[in-house]
Amino acid sequence: HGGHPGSPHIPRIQDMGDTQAHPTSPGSRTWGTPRLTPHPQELERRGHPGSPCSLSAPTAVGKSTFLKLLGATFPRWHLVTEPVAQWRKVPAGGTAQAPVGSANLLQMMYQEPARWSYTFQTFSCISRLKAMLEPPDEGPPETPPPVRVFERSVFSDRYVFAKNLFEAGHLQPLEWAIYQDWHDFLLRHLGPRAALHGFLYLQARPQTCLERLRRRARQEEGGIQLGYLQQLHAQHEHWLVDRTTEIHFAEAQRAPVLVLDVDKDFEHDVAVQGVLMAQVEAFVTSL
Ligand code: DCM
Ligand code: MG
Repeated sequence: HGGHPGSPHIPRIQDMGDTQAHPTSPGSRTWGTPRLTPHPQELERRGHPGSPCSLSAPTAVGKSTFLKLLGATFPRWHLVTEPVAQWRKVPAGGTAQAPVGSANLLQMMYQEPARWSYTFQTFSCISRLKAMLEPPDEGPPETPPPVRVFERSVFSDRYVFAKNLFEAGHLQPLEWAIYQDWHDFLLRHLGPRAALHGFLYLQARPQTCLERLRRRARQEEGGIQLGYLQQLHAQHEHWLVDRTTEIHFAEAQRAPVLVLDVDKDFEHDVAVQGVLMAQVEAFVTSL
């Protein structure tokens, strides 16, 4: 197992799946730099009702920065961030109604993965589902429901993180079987409420992620080595580029993927930002 971590292929921006993003299709245009205060009619036109997407990426690629950019460029879109703060402070001790303390489950997983990976993956996936099922704020009447973009999804939880922990031996076969059993059950019963119409994949070299990880210096992640980021990179590539990961949900298996090259320092380069935002807009419009 393990794939080919760190294969030094050059990331490219490309479209995957059966729905192509057409940068020249009606309803999209070429952007130089993102306009931060677009015309109201333009805002109206952008995005389709009910086209939920998720932003998939290994850790420390720059997802949060990218989400902020999306928020500034498409102010009407509804962006749902990952509830990572909850994972770092899980109410614990006492009773469920009156907890007396808290636990940093993210830290526990990284320190003792064989002990805490299953617990972490259960809690993080359920907390994400809760956030995902939260009804979006209603806009003014007669306006179409906004485009929704989720920071990661129950699919990255299962087909990147949990799968990788199993392959690394941190989830026991029994734990992995139980995880997949309830994951199947929940998603089948939620049906369209848990469906996503497209995936945005933020692609960068693992070495770049490691540099960004060291720069953001989240205390729990101090022990993460390049090898782990190479594993996450390989899992994303198998799932979203090669499409060799078996996905047990037909819609998600078929959903189009937009691969965005974020290896360059997009945080400080307005021209790169403009290209990325135009790509996302064309893709979402095509869904
Ligand atoms: N994480 C994980 N398993 C998941 C989802 C997230 O181990 N199913 C970890 C990776 C990061 C942190 O949680 O350490 C989330 O931070 P970020 O979104 O910035 O990568
Ligand atoms: Mg983040």
